[in-house]
Amino acid sequence: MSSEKMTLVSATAAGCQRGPVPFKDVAVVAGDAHRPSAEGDEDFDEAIAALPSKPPTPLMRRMRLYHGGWFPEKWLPYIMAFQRRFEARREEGDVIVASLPKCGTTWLKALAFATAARGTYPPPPPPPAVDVGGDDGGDRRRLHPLLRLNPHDCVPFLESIYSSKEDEAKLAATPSPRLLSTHLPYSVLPASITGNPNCKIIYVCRQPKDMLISFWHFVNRDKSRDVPLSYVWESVRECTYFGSPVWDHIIGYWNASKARPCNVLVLRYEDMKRDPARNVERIAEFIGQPFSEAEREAGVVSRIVELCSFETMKALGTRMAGSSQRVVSSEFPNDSFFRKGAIGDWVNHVTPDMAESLDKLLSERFDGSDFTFA
Ligand code: PAP
Repeated sequence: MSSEKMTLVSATAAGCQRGPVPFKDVAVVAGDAHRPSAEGDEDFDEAIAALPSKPPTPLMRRMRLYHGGWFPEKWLPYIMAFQRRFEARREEGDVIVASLPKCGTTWLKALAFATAARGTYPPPPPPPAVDVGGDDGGDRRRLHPLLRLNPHDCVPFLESIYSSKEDEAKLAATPSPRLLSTHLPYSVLPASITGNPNCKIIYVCRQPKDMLISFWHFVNRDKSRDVPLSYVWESVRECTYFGSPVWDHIIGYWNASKARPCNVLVLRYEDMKRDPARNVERIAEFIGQPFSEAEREAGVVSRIVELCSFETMKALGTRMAGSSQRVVSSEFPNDSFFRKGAIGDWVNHVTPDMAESLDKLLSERFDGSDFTFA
């Protein structure tokens, strides 16, 4: 364990300012209050080396079978650390955005942050000022956080946090309510989340065909890679998309939402596209901050929708393209999270046979569940 001691600057000290605050804005300085736990340096290598593995492919590096799902080997130490060390706040609870990759995570992070933080950061009137340039730190700080930060900077991935001691200290220092996120399946989440009546999970899912096309474009943004679509398409059948099989991921959260409706809310990307305002209302109600009639009349809901719209976010992401996001141990440019934002783009990329075979597999796997896509 590092002997360095951490505490928080007063402006963002836990308990001094009400959250959510953008995770990136939380700062730690030397002190003794928020040091990572004594378990901070476990070595998971031995446990990981003992897990069954799949050799690297053009799509994925080596994967390991863990809790019934294939995870990238590189991510496992951080996933294990998250499972072992994360403590959801018992009384205040935490709000966790959960998803499979490429299902609308970035968008949901923006909507949840803008909704939960609207007291401290009122959404700006449209059109939101997408020009985030300029050197005046004071003025920039007065901007709504989503006008100067990627949604991933506001709502961090828990898996990523455990790849950095500094981020782990920031997590402890973040004021409640904390807004956090994960791509992990429900079954792998620590009991301090799933067994905590004060923790809320907002899950977003998406038609798998669009999810896969989105992922394919995402991996091939790196011009040194040219991953054939077939590898991405087959990852669903081979259960290597991310962790547990895609159907188990969705059904896991779906069943939890039925068993614990006050704690788990399932949203669908397509439904959010068709009626974003209704979904913003659902988020607000679910986290215990429903909109008042006065807020509705003042246009707060529509301002949040506008601020987080694909067009606004893409323009902002393009402005921030020079800086990057760390997702676990990899860096991605800020604009890589905003591509097309459409429903049904898969028709432009796959043959009818590919679509039919995936549909058939999924309908078999979802058989017996009452879950339906939007
Ligand atoms: P992540 O898992 O890496 O965080 P995620 O945000 O879940 O990615 O998914 C990215 C998809 O959401 C992209 O879809 P596409 O490739 O089909 O275009 C991205 O464009 C889309 N997306 C991002 N922001 C928004 C938004 N504000 N509204 C609608 N779609 C969005």
